[in-house]
Amino acid sequence: MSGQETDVNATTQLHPDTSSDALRAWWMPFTHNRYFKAAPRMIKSAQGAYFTLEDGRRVYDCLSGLWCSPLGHSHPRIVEAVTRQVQTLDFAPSFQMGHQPAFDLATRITALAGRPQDRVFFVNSGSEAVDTALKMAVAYHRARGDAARTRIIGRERGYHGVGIGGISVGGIAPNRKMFHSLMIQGVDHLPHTYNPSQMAFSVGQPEWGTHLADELERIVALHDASTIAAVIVEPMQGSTGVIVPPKGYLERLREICTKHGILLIFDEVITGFGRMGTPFGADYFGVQPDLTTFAKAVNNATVPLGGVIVRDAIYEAFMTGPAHMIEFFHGYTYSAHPLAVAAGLATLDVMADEKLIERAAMLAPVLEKAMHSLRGEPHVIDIRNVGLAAAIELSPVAGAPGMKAIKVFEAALNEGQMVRFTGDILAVAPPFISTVAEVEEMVEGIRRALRAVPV
Ligand code: PXG
Repeated sequence: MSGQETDVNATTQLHPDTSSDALRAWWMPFTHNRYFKAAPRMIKSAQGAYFTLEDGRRVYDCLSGLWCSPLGHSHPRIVEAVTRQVQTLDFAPSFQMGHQPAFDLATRITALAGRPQDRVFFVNSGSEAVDTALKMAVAYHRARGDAARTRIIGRERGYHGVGIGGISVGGIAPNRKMFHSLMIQGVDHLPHTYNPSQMAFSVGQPEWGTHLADELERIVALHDASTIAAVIVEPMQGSTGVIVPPKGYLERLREICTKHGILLIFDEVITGFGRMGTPFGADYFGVQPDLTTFAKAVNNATVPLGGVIVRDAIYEAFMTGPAHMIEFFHGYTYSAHPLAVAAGLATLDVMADEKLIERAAMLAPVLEKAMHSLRGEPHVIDIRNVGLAAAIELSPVAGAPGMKAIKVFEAALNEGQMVRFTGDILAVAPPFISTVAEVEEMVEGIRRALRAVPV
């Protein structure tokens, strides 16, 4: 099920040309380019829950790609659907023309979200989904004659992609500090909810921190509700290292937004399509937003795809002028790209037929128990988890933040486990197709890696 077969050709093939000249041209994203190019870690192929590296090693895909491939790699039904699509309709313009599968996928997504009356706008990435949702929020209020509502409230440590809108509402300092002059105006931020002295080693949602949602009331009082268009948060903050919302926190944000006529945007780029063991994070946490951004797992990341689920009333607010006029001046050449859509339909079919969201829910307690068994291992100062996602906070090397995580990452790779590191945090979000044994073996590999790195 998880692509266990060994790649027999792996060791006999020549290593790629990793001389510095061959690696010069690609400026890699979110990568320590010089460290990487001095000792490149190259991926050759992937099957099921495993990558094969150029040196022949087979490693378990602990983060489902970048949180995006929960069905494993090269799922035969997705491969078949995309292959068929490229032979039938490789591209279709979506401006003033349509193709049926895109409408079908939108219908399937609203059904999965339990919001069959709502609408879907397609884009190609999480970053585009976020910028699209921010535009929709501001334009919605304007369309209703409430044009002063322009402010957006984000959250510290939030990650909403790398568009200008996304970094403005985002709260990860290094992603912002080089670009201050470009940021959108009128943004404010809620405090993040991470407080290790109150919640270290919490199992699932922390008990402490609900009151932090009341900071929204303070921000509303400061700016006045009449100037605020929307609040955007990830139900679970993924990129910054699995920061789990305190119990009652998202419910309180919802109440305050509703009270003041502010739209609530859930950025579900990571939590959407099963990662919490439910279709969306909204289902897991029992709180419904007005707009939902998604990407990644919607089509198992086979072809870039993202989108925004929009409440029907928001869509309807735009449908006012003459019927022959464009209502929303926004969209991308590749919006609803046929290959991305074909991968999306196949992904949702596989998720349903193989009951993979249920499987994620079944694996979640396995991951929780195994990860928390790492408490007391070297370097570990916190462990957090929710759904089929978890993170380990490591004690930093004095004077070299991030170095500890690099060392543990490298040691884990030697153990056959390709985890994700960011700062001094390790994150895991295993493929839904994994077996219980694979999840447990992943954690044992991380344990050996932690022990292999000197304190
Ligand atoms: N919103 C959220 C909540 C995300 O997590 C984006 C928007 C941007 O998506 P695109 O498709 O534009 O990258 C993301 C992306 C990690 C990691 O290791 C997380 C993301 C991307 C790459 C790595 O945590 N999240």
